[in-house]
Amino acid sequence: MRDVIGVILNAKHLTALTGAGVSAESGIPTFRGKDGLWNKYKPEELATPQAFARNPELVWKWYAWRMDIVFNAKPNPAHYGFAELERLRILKCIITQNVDDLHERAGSKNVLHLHGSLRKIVCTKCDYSEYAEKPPKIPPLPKCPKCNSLLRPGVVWFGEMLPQDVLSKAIDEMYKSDVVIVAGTSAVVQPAASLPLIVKRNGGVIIEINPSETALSYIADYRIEKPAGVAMKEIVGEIKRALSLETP
Ligand code: BV8
Ligand code: ZN
Repeated sequence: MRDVIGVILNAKHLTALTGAGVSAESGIPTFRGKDGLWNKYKPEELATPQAFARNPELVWKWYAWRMDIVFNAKPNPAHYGFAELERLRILKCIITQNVDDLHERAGSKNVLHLHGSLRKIVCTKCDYSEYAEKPPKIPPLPKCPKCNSLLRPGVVWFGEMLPQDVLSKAIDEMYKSDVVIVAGTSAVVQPAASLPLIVKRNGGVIIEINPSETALSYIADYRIEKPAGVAMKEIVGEIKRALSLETP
């Protein structure tokens, strides 16, 4: 852990790529774990435009259920740890695959959502979009107040392009990073999982926080095999000691 602290303190541009694992300690099921969201269904059954076209009510019910879990969940020490590193001006940007807003609710300001957000509901036809305070009641299927077309969750489904502006900002951040913390992701979903390779190719350092092995473990310079909440609490504590700030 000591050399990880040194790497983080000496980083010129530190960023983080996070996945469902950082929200696991908030009680939000991950995708591919034993309690995974996909266990009952397979991704292609639900998180795809085809599934939505075929059975919008089933897909909307699944998202309304997930929105309920996420909107009632609380950020955990992993989210607070990243927010604290940003407040200490050590962490420059969080690139998240997650569609929950727990990083923001923990105080993180600079967050890029590669796969969209459950807080967004958008129109399938026009540019209308709204902020979801609470999950919609399904049925009835939610309709656009501007053009009366079907509304959909503001997330990126499999087979859909990532929002170009967000993806190019994320790639930019990776080119600027000399250190990237990859936390709570199985690094299976592309193109998100390939982003840390940019840092590696530029001679940067990858710190992986994950209790298990992932598709990126083989190129991680450091692996902290602990839950992100535990690891981030330790890291922030060590950083503050090193900066000889009093841990409140
Ligand atoms: C695209 C939003 C171009 C929706 C999501 C074959 C090969 C390569 C790629 C492909 C392929 N076939 C298809 C593709 C492309 C596909 C893809 O990558 N498929 C994968 C499954 C192989 N990608 C796409 O379709 C992307 N678009 O490529 O566009 C294009 C266009 C047209 C045609 C082709 C290509 C779009 C991908 C976006 C999909 N949307 N989410 C929703 O949420 O409903 S992805 C979804 O998975 C979430 O965003 C999630 O974040 C993401 C990744 O999962 P993880 O976050 O890693 O979560 P997971 O459960 O897997 O892992 C949790 C980890 O946490 C584990 O490692 C566990 O050990 C760890 N953990 C557990 N507890 C803790 C912990 N860690 C720390 N602390 C803990 N306490
Ligand atoms: Zn519309």
